[in-house]
Amino acid sequence: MSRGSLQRSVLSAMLLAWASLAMAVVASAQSQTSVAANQAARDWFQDAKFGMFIHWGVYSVAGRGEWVMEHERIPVNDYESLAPQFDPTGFSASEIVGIAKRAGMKYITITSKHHDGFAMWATKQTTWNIVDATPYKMDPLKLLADEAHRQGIKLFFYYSQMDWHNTDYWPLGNYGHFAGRPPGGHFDRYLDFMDAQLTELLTQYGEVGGIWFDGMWDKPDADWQLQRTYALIHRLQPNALIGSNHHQAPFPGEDFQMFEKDLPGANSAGWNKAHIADLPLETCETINNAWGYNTTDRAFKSSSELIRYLIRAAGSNANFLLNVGPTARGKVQPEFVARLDAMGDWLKVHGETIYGTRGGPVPPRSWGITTAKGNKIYVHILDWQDRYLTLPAIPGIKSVRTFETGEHVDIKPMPGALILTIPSDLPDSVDRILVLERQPAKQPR
Ligand code: FHN
Repeated sequence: MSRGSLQRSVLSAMLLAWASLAMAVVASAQSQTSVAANQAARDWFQDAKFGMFIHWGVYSVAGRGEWVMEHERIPVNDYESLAPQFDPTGFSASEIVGIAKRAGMKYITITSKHHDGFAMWATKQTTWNIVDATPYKMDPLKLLADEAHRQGIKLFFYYSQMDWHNTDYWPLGNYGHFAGRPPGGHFDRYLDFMDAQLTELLTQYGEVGGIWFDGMWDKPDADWQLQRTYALIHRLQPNALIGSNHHQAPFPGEDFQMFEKDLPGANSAGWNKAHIADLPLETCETINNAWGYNTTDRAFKSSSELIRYLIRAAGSNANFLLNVGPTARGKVQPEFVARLDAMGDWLKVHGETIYGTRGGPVPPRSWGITTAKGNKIYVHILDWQDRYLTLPAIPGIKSVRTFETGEHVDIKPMPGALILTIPSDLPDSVDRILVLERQPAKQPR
């Protein structure tokens, strides 16, 4: 090799090394920014504590819940006849966002697509959507996203991975066998379709709080290529949180863990067997027994029950995502609105003990729970008749007062325990709250 060509090749090798170093620096700066944005979003989520779940779709026309297609074994062709009847002219994004805000909710999670595959937005990936298949012709997710951004409430999209309509959802899992679809679709094509739909949701609706997956449990062993989908979501919106209701321990890339119809650690539903991960937590519940609009379900929980569930969720370090199932006209039932308003009234007074807190030092007990923020521990007494309440020892307590009146509360430290004397005049309302103030933590020198 001549001297000149040796110099040239050394130079180009140096340039190449420099370029790849520069690219690595840029990439790592980008990923550090993304990680920080994602962490900030997780912190925000944990502080927010209370969200509105909305199950709304073409099934609302039938008024027999979102599983009507499967439960009544309705084939796709017959089920499609619901779409021409779906004309939700009563839907008002500002009304729904207003209901959520009055209730003290900080975010909304709405079904963009449920198991029936019907898209509630102007997707270009299928005509089985509200704009192309119904007389309504408008995109409610766009209306909702714009309004949510305007009113400062975050919007999450629920997305069902299980799909009873798409012919590429093949082989079938446990459900969707009565839909009458031809056998032999291509699951890879379905995953491309899903990623294309998610790309629309994450690029055309402004800032998205997160994606709430559901339905993977239909065929948990299929190759869902989760990492590809999760990377896509985090690339498009690094601070969009990913959660999946797959009833398993969280997979890499998931930012929060959810529990359905159970507080973390409980398993009355039978499927909440996964251990509690070190991620932000959320539990979802219905006001009656239905997620999607059900005309006959009148089993409404009382507002006190719902407030107590929110408190218990906070004590379990979890958010509470409370569901409404609007009618085919797009209206939230008055029974739901009344309960949500009552929750909002309670939060207006007691929100300090819920928002921005984390589960307190005493784990959830049958008598109640604790939440904590800064130097304060809030003892929420939900079910306790006696005058004295014994807590495990909590070091460094400076004072104890009632939350509402600031009245002094007697305490008696014992070895390994702290006995609180509940003032006899403390009204036995939905929740009796005592505030324990701790000595401020010493600043490191
Ligand atoms: O099958 C769904 C159901 O319809 C609803 O969407 C709930 C909400 O958590 N998730 C599924 C059941 O696990």
